[in-house]
Amino acid sequence: MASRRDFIRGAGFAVAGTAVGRATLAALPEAASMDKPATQPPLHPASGRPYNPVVTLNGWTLPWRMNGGAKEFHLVAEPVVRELAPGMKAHLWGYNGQSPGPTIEVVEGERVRIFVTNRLPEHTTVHWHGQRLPNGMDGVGGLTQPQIAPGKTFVYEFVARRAGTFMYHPHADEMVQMAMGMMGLWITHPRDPGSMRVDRDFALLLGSYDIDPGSFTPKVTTMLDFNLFTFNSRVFPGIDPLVVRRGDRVRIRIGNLTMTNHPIHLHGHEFLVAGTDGGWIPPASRWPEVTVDVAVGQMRAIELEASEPGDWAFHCHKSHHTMNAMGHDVPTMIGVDHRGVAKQITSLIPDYMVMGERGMADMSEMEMPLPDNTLPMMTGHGPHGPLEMGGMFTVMKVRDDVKPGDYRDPGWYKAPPGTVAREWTADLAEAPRAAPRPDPDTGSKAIEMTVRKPEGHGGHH
Ligand SMILES: [Cu+2]
Repeated sequence: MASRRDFIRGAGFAVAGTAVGRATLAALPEAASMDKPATQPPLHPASGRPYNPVVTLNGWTLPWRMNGGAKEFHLVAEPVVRELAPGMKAHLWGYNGQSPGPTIEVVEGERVRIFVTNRLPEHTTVHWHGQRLPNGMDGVGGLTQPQIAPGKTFVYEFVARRAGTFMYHPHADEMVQMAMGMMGLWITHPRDPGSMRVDRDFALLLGSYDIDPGSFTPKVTTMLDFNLFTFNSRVFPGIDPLVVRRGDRVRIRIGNLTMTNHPIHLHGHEFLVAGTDGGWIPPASRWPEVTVDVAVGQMRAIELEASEPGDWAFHCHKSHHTMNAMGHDVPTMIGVDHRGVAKQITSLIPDYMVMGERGMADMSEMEMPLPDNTLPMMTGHGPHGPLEMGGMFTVMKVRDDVKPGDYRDPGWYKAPPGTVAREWTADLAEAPRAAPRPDPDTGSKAIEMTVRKPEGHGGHH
């Protein structure tokens, strides 16, 4: 045994654990890389056991090779440049060219061998979050294996014993490496490809970053006050829609590797919570929701029949999480008349802009000057105007005219005539309103606001 391990070391591999087969002596499988931010088509298996692949939103599935009955993957931990949305690139750490890393898809009962090459400037490991596996394959640096030094390749090997949705991430300098974007999804499909079948099976990881406006690299010591909230390291409007055909059975798998919980909300449909980190929930025990809270380190799978045509918002319900950077440290200015102040400041800072006097909706209409590589905090345009969103927000597009297998973006929903909320123009009786009450401390009655458009920013009322 000792001589075989020495031989493997001599061939350039370090070995984690002991259950490593002879096939590791062959050359490593190719390390595929991805540089496109668009959602890649599902990877239908050409080898290994059959399964129905997932769609990784704005991501992809790692190709593999079969070697002596084992499925072999090659992950490369490395610095990457990720476009968070058009107009902003982040300098992150990830796997195989992207953050998050590629989705790994295997079938229950398959033997899996994963080579991990470390191209980071510091050591790392990979922990296979949620899996049943030999202890020495669990990837906890110092506890179950030595760290993978820069330039080294380790190999992990185990049988995927339980079907479900899992995640992978480092268990080495975790605070830094996860703040930099090192994470990925792992799907173990059921042994019987006919069971639990759905038409569309989406997968996404929730992420969060703290990147100062105008900069590229996340601040890695931030504990709670992140300013960018992502689906698969993308923010709205850079997140692809979930395109489905009306009547499709839809599954959405959501994993959370951020530092807070995210109540994920779907409009227009109720869904069943069908899976947790612990596995699939028996059908009789599933429960209906329209918002599923995904706590830190958790995973949830929801299922629904997409029966209602339209463009349905799908987003985190924490309102700061559907906003991009700059929206978090702005004082509340509702009801404040800044006319005099603005004039004084403008003489010192010519670009100064009054913000938020009537609320913040104006901000998505303004052509606000931004530092380079910075996204507007509220952005995106729909068929009826500005969406005023960012962060963890996208749209599930349910259509009759999506052809089976062709899930290209069909554009905006064209609502049937008479089914859109509209201004009421007939018989407009004066609506009652709350009587102004004096401030109990000062006796002042001046608590109503005057609606006044900030000057020079092109109001159209
Ligand atoms: Cu959230």
